[in-house]
Amino acid sequence: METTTVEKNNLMTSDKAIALEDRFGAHNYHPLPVVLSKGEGVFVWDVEGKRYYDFLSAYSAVNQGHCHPHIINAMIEQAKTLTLTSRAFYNDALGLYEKFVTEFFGYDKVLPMNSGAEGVETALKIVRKWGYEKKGIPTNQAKIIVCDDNFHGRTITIVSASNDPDSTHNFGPFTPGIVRIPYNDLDALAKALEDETVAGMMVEPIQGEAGVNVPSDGFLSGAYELCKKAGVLFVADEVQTGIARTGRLIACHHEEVKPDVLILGKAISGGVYPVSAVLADDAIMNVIKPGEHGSTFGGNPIACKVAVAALEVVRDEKLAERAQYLGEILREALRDIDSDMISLVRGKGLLNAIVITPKNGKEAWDVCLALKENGLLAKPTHQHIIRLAPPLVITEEQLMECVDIIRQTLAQFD
Ligand code: IF1
Repeated sequence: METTTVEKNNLMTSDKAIALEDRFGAHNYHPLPVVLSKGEGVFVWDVEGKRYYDFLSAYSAVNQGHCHPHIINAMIEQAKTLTLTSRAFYNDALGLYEKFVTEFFGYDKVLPMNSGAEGVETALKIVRKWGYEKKGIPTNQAKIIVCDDNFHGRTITIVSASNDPDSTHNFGPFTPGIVRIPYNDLDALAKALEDETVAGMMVEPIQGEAGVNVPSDGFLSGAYELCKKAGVLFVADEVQTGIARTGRLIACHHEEVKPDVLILGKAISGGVYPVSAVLADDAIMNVIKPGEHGSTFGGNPIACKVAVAALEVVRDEKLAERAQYLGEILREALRDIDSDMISLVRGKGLLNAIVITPKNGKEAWDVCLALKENGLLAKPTHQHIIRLAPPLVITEEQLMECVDIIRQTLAQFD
């Protein structure tokens, strides 16, 4: 468990940084007690100079690795030239980005936004408008189908789709027009689609927040077919699963599905800048007319240059192929670990989770604290699940070193 150090940052200590956040920041997070001040590739360093493998990758935003020089240079060059014009005027970066990203993913049009949640909101608005103007749903009656245990973001409308009490408690009243069905259940979907006021179905190809919940083979293609038959839009929220994370450019490609509406975020910028995108073909996207949707920062020149560079890295470094190959190796190696605390290993590509069986009162959180001491950062989700999602640029050798760290850490609980 080699750890290298960088020179000490005398201005800040971990205790001081944590105390500052605790005192002056809203308490809407419960972070692991580690204060990071530097990142490069698969590594991050804390303010005391200790090095860690990053096995969260900022919730899969940093698929290209921290501070990738190609992406950072693109950002710096553009930042020195022009940062923001708003969409009141044209800029010379947006059209090039739009051409690049639509060809990259195979769609006619893109609508640029910033956060993943805004991408989801945008998709929901497009689906509703399409429902009224193309499908002929009576005014204000459009419905959108979502799945139990989804995570699509934090806005009021999006949490209206959630069944997680943390997301919903005391945040009502909620947005109507949302129907929730069990995940991975085509019979339930077929039944919900009998309602002719349904305009679309929105789904995560793998549920990240729910604990890297991988649906059965055939669920996505089956859901897509059912939506087609019912004349309903199939919307994929690939904010977390997209951009090579699961071993394909988007996770829907595992089942040869091209979503009618595709939502991307996080790693479309390599975690360098908040960039999200909604992609669709003309028959759908053209329902949005001037003045009907947008955002001040969406499609700004920095975002455009950063996103092109980030996608070039995905293409040139073959990150989808890497994720596919390394994911197989990782899951096999994790399953070989002899620990009664591992009850299950699951995932696709480099989006994986181990389900922890608590031992002597020690839970996933305690395992993550011990992993941190041993130089690997991961975060529990849902008490018993540890998500393992390193940057896709990790080498096979580094990955094996990480498996050793995980093995030795779990052995400490024997
Ligand atoms: C947080 C989870 C990950 C997402 C999908 C939209 C969004 C997300 C499928 C919204 C965001 C995040 C946000 C992050 C935690 C996180 C997360 F644990 F909650 F599920 F990644 F695993 N669709 N996911 O996963 O994107 O507006 O945040 O850019 O701190 O809330 P955003």
